[in-house]
Amino acid sequence: MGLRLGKRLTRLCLLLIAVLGLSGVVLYATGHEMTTYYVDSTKDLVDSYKDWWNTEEKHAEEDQSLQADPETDLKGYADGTTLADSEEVQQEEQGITGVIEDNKNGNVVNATVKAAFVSLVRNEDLAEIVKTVTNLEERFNGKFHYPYVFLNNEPFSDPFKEAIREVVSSDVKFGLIPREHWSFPEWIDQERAAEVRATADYIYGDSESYRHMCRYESGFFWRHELMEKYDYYWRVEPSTKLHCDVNYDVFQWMQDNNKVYGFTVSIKEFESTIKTLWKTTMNFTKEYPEYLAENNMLDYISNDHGETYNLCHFWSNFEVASLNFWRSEAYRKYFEHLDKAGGFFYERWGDAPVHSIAAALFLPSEQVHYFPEIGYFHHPFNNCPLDQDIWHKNKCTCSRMLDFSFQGYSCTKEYYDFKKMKKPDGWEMFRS
Ligand SMILES: Nc1nc2c(ncn2[C@@H]2O[C@H](COP(=O)(O)OP(=O)(O)OP(=O)(O)O)[C@@H](O)[C@H]2O)c(=O)[nH]1
Ligand SMILES: [Mg+2]
Repeated sequence: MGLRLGKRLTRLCLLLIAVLGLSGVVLYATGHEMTTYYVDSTKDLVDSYKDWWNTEEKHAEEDQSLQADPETDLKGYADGTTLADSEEVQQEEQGITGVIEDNKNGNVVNATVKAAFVSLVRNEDLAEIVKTVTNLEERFNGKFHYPYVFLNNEPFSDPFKEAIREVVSSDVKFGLIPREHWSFPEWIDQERAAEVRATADYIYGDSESYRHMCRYESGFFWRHELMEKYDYYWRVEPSTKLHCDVNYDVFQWMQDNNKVYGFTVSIKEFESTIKTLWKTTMNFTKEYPEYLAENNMLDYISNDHGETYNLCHFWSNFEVASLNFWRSEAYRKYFEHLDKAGGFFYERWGDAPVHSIAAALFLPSEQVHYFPEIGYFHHPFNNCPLDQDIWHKNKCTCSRMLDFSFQGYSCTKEYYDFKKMKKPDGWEMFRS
C-alpha cells in the first residue's frame, strides 16, 4: 500500500518538474519577465523531491529489516530481549558445538552441557541476590561462565537487571512468570484455602505467596520458556553462600556420571505442613507402579518400607539437577496428581519434600548425589566439608564444627548409611 502511493507521488513530482522546466525554457526563449520565477520554482521542487526520496528510501530499508525475521517478534521475552538476539542460539542454529564464545566479555563457555543457574527472586531481594551471585562468581562461575535465568511473578525492575548484569561473567535472562503458573487453579476452593491460612500454626502457614512459590518450584519453573534450551540447572536463592571454591565443572560432572539430582543439605520436614502428602503419594504409586525405579531410595525416606514417611528430604534451596527429570512423564503425572489433591493450598506442601520424594521413588539410587565438597550456607544450616584436605584445597571459610550434615536433625547420616558409604572422619562428634 505504502509502496504504491510512493510510486504515484514520484511520477507526479517528475511530471511537475518536467512541466515547470519546459515552461521555463519557453519563457526564457521569448524573453518573458516570469522566466526567473519558473527557474527558481523548478529548482525548489527538485530539492524537495530529493529530500522526500531519501527519507522514503530509509523507511523502506527499515521495513525490510523488520520483515527479514518475522519470528523475532514472536520470541520476545518479558525483558524485551529476544531469543534470536542470543549469539549462543545463532551458533546453535549453525550447528556449532564444543567450546564456544559467550556473548558477555568474550568469555568461553562449555557448550557440551546445556546448563544454567536459575533463581526465583523478587525485586526487593536485589541486595541479597547480588551478594549471593558475586560469591557464586568468585567461587565457581568466574571459571565456567554458565548463564543465569532470573524468574519473578512481577516484572524485574531496570535497577535489578542492571545490578545483576554488572556482577555476572556470563549471559543473563530475566523472565516473567505466566499468571496461570502463579495463581489458584480453578479446582481449588479459595475459601477453604483462606481458612487454612488463618489458622495454620507452622512457619509461613499464613502466607499465600509462599504457597504459590512452593507450587511453582514443584511444577512450573522447568516449564518456563527461558529454561527450554537447558538440560541441567543449579538453583540459586538470595542470602545463600558458597563456603569453598568449586574447581571443577559440576554440570559436566553430572552429565558425564549420569547423575540426575544433586544436593548439599538434607533435613526433616515439619510434619504439620504435609499431613496428607505421603498418603496422596502412595495413592499415586498404587495407580502407576510402573514409575517406581527398580533400585529406588524408598528405604531412605521411609523407615517401614513405605507405610509412613520419615520426613527426610533434600533441601531444595540448593539443587543441581536435570530438567529432563521434571519433564518426564512420571514426574509430570505425579505433580498433576498432587496439584489436583490441593495440598499446596489446603496444607503447605513444600517443593523440597515433593522433589525429594519424586527423586527417591522414580530414580535409581545411583543417580542421586550428595556433594560433600560444596561448602554451602542457607540460614541456619551449613554444609562444611569435614575432610581436612578438601577444606584446605578448596579454600573453605566455614567452621567444620558448624557442619549440619551429621547433626541429629539432618538426614545425611541416614543417606550415607542407606548408600553404604564411608562417613568422613570426625562425623561421630555430632551425634552422641
Ligand atoms: N518472585 C518471587 N520469589 C519468591 C517469592 N517468595 C519466595 N520467593 C523465592 O523463592 C525461593 C524460596 O523462598 P524463601 O523465602 O527463601 O523460602 P525458604 O527458603 O523456605 O525460607 P527462608 O528460610 O525464609 O529462606 C527464594 O528463591 C525466594 O527468592 C515471591 O513471592 N516472589
Ligand atoms: Mg530461602
